Amino acid sequence: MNTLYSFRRCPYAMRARMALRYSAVPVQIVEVSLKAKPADMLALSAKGTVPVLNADGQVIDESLQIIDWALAQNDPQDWRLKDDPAAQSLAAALIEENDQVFKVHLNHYKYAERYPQFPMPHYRAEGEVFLRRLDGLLQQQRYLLADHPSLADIALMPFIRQFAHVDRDWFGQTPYQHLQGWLDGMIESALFTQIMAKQPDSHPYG
Ligand SMILES: N[C@@H](CCC(=O)N[C@@H](CS)C(=O)NCC(=O)O)C(=O)O
Repeated sequence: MNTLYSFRRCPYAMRARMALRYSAVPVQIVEVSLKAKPADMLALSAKGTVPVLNADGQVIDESLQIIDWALAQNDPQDWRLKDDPAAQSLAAALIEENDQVFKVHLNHYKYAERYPQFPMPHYRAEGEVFLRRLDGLLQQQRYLLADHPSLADIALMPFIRQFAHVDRDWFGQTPYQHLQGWLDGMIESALFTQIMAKQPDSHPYG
């Protein structure tokens, strides 16, 4: 049995849930409270971040590794771009920039009042550099690295969505129309809709 400890609104957990659902591996999703993490999750992974996958005893507690594991089980639409090493390198570089650089700008922008060294538009402009780059890629093809989704689209989308949702009016008036279309399509996709559906509350009295 596979279990994923997850938090619905966590972007790292979102990308793991998308990859697991796409791979069609059966997984029980356990929605955790980040303020009261379950003891069985902490016993598997002491660092206390979600997502954590328990794949039949193998514990994976990094979202990118969970994606790799899922795609190794089943990758029907070639999210790994397995015959295109150049695209694979670009995917790795985009994910690295997202996780190490853009994510920092996103946090500063979203919580600008906590970082009074600079006014909010400064942080937004720092993040915008990445948006511009992605829009450039999407001018060439429908998804970031091909005409079909790849793991780069899945890994980045929850973070771009968060950035866009800090101020939807601002995002809507930017010149990044390809990125806007890409994000709308990803948000409206069956895959994303399914992984964001609220699970029925498990009720202690059955
Ligand atoms: N590098 C980790 C990051 C995961 C992460 O930071 N998750 C956040 C929630 S979005 C978390 O669990 N934070 C711990 C907490 O809030 O207590 C991954 O990719 O899985």
